[in-house]
Amino acid sequence: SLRGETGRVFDWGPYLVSSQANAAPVSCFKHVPMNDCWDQMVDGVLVEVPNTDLDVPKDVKVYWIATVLKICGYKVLLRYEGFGSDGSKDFWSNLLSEDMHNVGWCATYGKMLSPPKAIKDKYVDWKEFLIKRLTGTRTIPPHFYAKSQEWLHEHKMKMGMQLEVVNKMCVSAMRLAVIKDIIGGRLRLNYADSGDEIDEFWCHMTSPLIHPIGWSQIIGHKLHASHDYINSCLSKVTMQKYGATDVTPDMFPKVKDPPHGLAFQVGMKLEAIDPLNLSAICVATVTKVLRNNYLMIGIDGSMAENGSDWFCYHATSPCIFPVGFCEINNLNLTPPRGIKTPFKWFDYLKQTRSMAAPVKLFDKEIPKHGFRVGMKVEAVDLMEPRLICVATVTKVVGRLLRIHFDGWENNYDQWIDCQSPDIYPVGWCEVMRHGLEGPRTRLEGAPAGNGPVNSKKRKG
Ligand code: MLZ
Repeated sequence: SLRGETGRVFDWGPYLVSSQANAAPVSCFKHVPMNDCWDQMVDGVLVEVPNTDLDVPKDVKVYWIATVLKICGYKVLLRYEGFGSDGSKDFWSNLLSEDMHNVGWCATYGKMLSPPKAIKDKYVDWKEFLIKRLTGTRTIPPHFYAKSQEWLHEHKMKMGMQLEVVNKMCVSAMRLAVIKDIIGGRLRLNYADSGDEIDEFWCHMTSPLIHPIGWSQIIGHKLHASHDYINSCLSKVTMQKYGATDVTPDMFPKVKDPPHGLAFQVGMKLEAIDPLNLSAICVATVTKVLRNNYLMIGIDGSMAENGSDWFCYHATSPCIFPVGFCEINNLNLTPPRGIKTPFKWFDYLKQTRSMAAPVKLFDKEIPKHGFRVGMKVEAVDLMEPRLICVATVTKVVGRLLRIHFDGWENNYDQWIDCQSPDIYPVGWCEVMRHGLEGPRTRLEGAPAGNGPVNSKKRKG
């Protein structure tokens, strides 16, 4: 259902108008349907849509041509042809709805094309009007809706399959989980061997938090699983004999190679997005080097004695930065707890007798992403990842985006990479029939969370 936690259905149309905001274009999101043909979607494109302004019996469907006045993600503001500059009947729709067709569709499929009753008498010869009006205009590709549906099934992960996922209660370890549902590429997972109670987690199919069967043992990552599972992996991984319900390495995007083949070493200092509080970039340490260029990172000053809050980042992760990154980009660096401010890296390295991870170890690629400050998106609240919320890009730092949840305090903000699969274009939830949390309004309280990892600082 499209309802959010509060039971309400959020409507982007009026909100976009009143906030006068832009939406990030669909072409910014590589993990959503139709992103590759979005360049063709420009203001002025014509479409055939149901004509709702006619007195016809309910079961008769009549269509009319409309102009796209404004594109906000998948959402479009439309005006029926013939209204000229009269905007009184403008309406919002979704380009990926089943009712959205290219011009010519009615003719091809023998559907009735008839003008709205408000303007019926404006022209005597509608045919002539349309011919004049349509020459030289653009429309959407044919079978647009069907193509977007096909795209949605083009993945190898299926319901019932098993994979390894970060343990949300202890982020330094992985656990086994089963895919219970897939919505638009988002997985609803149930942790396996969690007794009777259902222990759920949500993430995208391409999330760095999930891995194929056997991954933890290949990499040398901590794993909370039964002996049976651990033993079964060994033969699977070594013989490359996976079961039909196993999520396998070929189902994941390729991981990059680190630059120069150089490697991080235990004890090196760096700056990292705090996995338990995504609004903060913190002073951090490489606590362990795993195989295949994976690292365990600890946040200085708040590390648990037993390492239970160490977190695995790949050496090429866009969420780790060299010492000095925040200063250069004029961002707040969260110093280790207990350090008297102002924090100075130079002094801290001396005090802790440690070395900054060399700049050349970090991946410096900045993709051309197209995100700009002020753009609206639909973003996963990664502390409660079943929720997708109305949000705004409030900072762009190279490839890094700061996502603010509309109506919430800034300590709910999240730093995320521009290629993160946890942000979606405006209108995505509507297409996928996924709930969407509207901006928080002053009066409502919020239900308690059960995050990926308990949110450390944002409780509110
Ligand atoms: N119980 C949570 C709900 C937060 C949801 C916010 N999403 C942007 C809290 O109040 O912390």
